[in-house]
Amino acid sequence: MINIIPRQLDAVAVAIVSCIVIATCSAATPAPTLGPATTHYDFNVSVAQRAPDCFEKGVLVVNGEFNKLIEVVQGNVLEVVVYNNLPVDWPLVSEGISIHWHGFSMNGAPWYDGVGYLAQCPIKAGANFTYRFQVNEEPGTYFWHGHAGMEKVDSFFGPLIVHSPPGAPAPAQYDEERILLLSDNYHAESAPLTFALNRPFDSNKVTNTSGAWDWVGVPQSTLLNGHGFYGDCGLLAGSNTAIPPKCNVSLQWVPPGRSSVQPFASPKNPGCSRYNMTVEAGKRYRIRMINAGSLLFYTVCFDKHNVTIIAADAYPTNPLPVTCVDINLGQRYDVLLHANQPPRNYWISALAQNATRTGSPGGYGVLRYADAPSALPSEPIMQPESIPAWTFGVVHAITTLDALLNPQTIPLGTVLPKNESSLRPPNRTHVLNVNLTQPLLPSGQLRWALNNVATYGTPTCLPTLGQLQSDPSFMSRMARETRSDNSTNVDMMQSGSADRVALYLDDGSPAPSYPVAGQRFMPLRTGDVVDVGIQNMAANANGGDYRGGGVGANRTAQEQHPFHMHGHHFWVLGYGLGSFNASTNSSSLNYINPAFRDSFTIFKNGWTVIRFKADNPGVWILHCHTDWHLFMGQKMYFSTSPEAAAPPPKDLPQCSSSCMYNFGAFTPNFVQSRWGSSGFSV
Ligand SMILES: *[C@@H]1O[C@H](CO)[C@@H](O)[C@H](O)[C@H]1NC(C)=O
Ligand SMILES: *[C@@H]1O[C@H](CO)[C@@H](O)[C@H](O)[C@H]1NC(C)=O
Ligand SMILES: *[C@@H]1O[C@H](CO)[C@@H](O)[C@H](O)[C@H]1NC(C)=O
Ligand SMILES: *[C@@H]1O[C@H](CO)[C@@H](O)[C@H](O)[C@H]1NC(C)=O
Ligand SMILES: *[C@@H]1O[C@H](CO)[C@@H](O)[C@H](O)[C@H]1NC(C)=O
Ligand SMILES: *[C@@H]1O[C@H](CO)[C@@H](O)[C@H](O)[C@H]1NC(C)=O
Ligand SMILES: *[C@@H]1O[C@H](CO)[C@@H](O)[C@H](O)[C@H]1NC(C)=O
Ligand SMILES: *[C@@H]1O[C@H](CO)[C@@H](O)[C@H](O)[C@H]1NC(C)=O
Ligand SMILES: *[C@@H]1O[C@H](CO)[C@@H](O)[C@H](O)[C@H]1NC(C)=O
Ligand SMILES: *[C@@H]1O[C@H](CO)[C@@H](O)[C@H](O)[C@H]1NC(C)=O
Ligand SMILES: *[C@@H]1O[C@H](CO)[C@@H](O)[C@H](O)[C@H]1NC(C)=O
Ligand SMILES: *[C@@H]1O[C@H](CO)[C@@H](O)[C@H](O)[C@H]1NC(C)=O
Ligand SMILES: [Cu+2]
Repeated sequence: MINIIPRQLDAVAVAIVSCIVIATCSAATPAPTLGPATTHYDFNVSVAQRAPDCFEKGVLVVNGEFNKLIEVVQGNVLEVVVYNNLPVDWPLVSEGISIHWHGFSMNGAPWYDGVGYLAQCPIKAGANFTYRFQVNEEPGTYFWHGHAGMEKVDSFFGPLIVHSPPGAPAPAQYDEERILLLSDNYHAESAPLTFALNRPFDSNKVTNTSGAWDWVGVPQSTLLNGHGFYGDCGLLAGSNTAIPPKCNVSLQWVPPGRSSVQPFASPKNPGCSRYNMTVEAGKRYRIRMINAGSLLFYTVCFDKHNVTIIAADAYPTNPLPVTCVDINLGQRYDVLLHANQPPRNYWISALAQNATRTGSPGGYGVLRYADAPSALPSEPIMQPESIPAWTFGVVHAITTLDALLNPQTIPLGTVLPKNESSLRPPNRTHVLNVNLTQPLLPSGQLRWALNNVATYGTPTCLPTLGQLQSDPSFMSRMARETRSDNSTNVDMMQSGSADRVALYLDDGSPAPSYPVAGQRFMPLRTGDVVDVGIQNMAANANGGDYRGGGVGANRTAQEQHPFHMHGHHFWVLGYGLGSFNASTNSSSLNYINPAFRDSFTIFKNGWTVIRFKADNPGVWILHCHTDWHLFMGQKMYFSTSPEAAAPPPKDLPQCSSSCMYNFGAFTPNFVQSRWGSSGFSV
């Protein structure tokens, strides 16, 4: 019944479609005569009890490893066989798992991008799926993470490093490298946290069985390479003695049945220790920083050491010295650290960005010079909210490395958009303006919307790319149906009927005048160059609901959003505060050497303009990387010449015949019995 995908793809038929500079970059890069080498990983995914910050919880591990590392050389075929060995009844906000290769453009391999129900159906318990594609990506720092439901929050992520091919120059001189994977850690599993977000926000719509909306709160700790201490922000200098925390962690919820005090490592708490980054005096280190968290925008500082940014989201930047690094969700920075201070111990701190999520716990590690005693640093730790955020001056100073702008000086191994000869932005052909709002649906549910469409995650019977490919009229037909049906305010996650999927074309037609749950697409052809201007003003105020008449969510909170786009890197042309005005703000945009990235911040009360080249047939998501906002609908899709994409691999997982999540277990009573009512208003 499900498998109506017409064409089949032979296993390793992977085209080289993006342009990797070998000598000079031409439109038709010849395929290598010898087949590329294969880098193989088995990913046996299971549930384990771990206590990364001293509190035990269930997490997803790969071959028993927490935050498993993947390394691959540019040009190799990456083959990852994922076995879903989760217990069938382990609570996931999805019918299975999938893996996204964050920052990879996946040019020519859209089926392996890993977005549940968009590129593939999730891999169900007991099943396996092989991701196999050639890594035609810029050498640099990436990460992999789950992308079906909310499994990423359950620690289902790890670093993903692309090494340069032999002979390619490194972006900078250094002696050794280190990975610094940052994450925020909740004591509860993702499922109960997530389902509290799905209940009616409007108290008039709360029923006996629905329970009321509840915010997930700030995470309980911050982990550095999977290590942290709950309550670290209240540590006395030079000791393990806790003082009253300044980050309010004592107010945080602890799941019932779990100890409320497990302060230090024990045999029961493997992994509960502080991360040490060991260095040798005099050496230079390339530190690959990754923010894989779900909520917190971090400021990372190495006490007494400045660092120099050399790459942002894998692509080399002009070297930029900074005292601390502001790294938002989904972003990566490669920085150089010179171990040139007196050899002893120094704090590494990852603090929640001031004025974004105050009261959030920071995370601390130790920069330990070789031969320094294994004591903690003697300085007091930096406190949350003590470090100023980057100014716009710093944000704008992150620019593409000069050598990448000129076809004559592009280093070997650089990956360019298709048909481009340097990283200078091409002229645009299309513009998309997006307003971010936080409306209430008529159901009383609170959502995040782009131009008044909150994209729901209701599972389909076929992945959307398969639907677009096998039925060219799919999008326009569905758009027409839903435009004439303004009752399509479906209860986002509970309604599963595929024929109710609402699609809105972004073809210039006006945004719906009232908020809807649907799916927003912008159809593109290969070669289009699109400017996306996203406006983040008054998102939470009553204006978030375009129906007027005072039915909005009436929230005054306003916050930044870390957006990420799949299938492309893009030029970040500019950021600003206030309302973007094309006639006055356009001149402030950087068309010369903007950073070429895949993750960017839309600041509070501000705007950001990006430009991308649609050089990758498929369907690609643009979304907020705050996992909770993603769940609440903050996403849209670009559909680029889907008929030109490769046909689906024949072993692509199939969706359940019900096309429904298995929500059976998540009644308020079930959630309460398993996780208690504390933190959940049921
Ligand atoms: C995966 O892990 C489980 C539990 O550790 C083990 O029983 C199983 O044999 C493993 N499967 C594979 C394919 O490695
Ligand atoms: C992987 O899945 C295929 C079916 O897609 C099945 O034939 C094979 O036995 C599975 N492998 C393992 C180790 O479970
Ligand atoms: C809901 O609760 C009210 C008051 O407790 C009760 O009268 C009513 O029967 C309940 N409705 C359902 C459907 O359980
Ligand atoms: C901790 O939370 C309480 C209650 O929300 C608040 O009054 C207090 O100011 C907070 N403390 C800090 C240091 O943020
Ligand atoms: C860091 O060093 C301290 C002191 O030697 C040690 O107790 C701790 O286990 C180390 N942390 C890790 C993650 O190995
Ligand atoms: C770090 O940079 C700041 C600002 O430029 C400077 O004042 C300070 O001396 C630098 N510190 C070191 C250790 O280089
Ligand atoms: C942090 O935010 C608070 C509240 O907005 C503000 O008072 C304080 O000055 C900020 N601190 C820094 C270092 O920017
Ligand atoms: C891009 O736009 C500029 C300014 O409008 C124009 O001078 C230039 O010729 C354009 N380039 C291309 C390739 O169309
Ligand atoms: C965004 O909001 C502004 C101000 O309310 C409005 O003028 C504009 O038309 C909106 N844009 C879109 C694309 O809906
Ligand atoms: C639905 O559309 C009709 C006709 O355009 C309009 O009269 C009605 O008010 C709309 N309903 C809602 C809930 O907006
Ligand atoms: C929002 O405020 C308006 C005007 O004060 C009020 O009429 C409306 O009921 C409020 N909506 C909610 C969901 O609280
Ligand atoms: C690249 O150039 C070829 C040949 O001119 C053209 O067919 C193709 O559409 C171009 N692709 C992109 C992404 O610009
Ligand atoms: Cu967001």
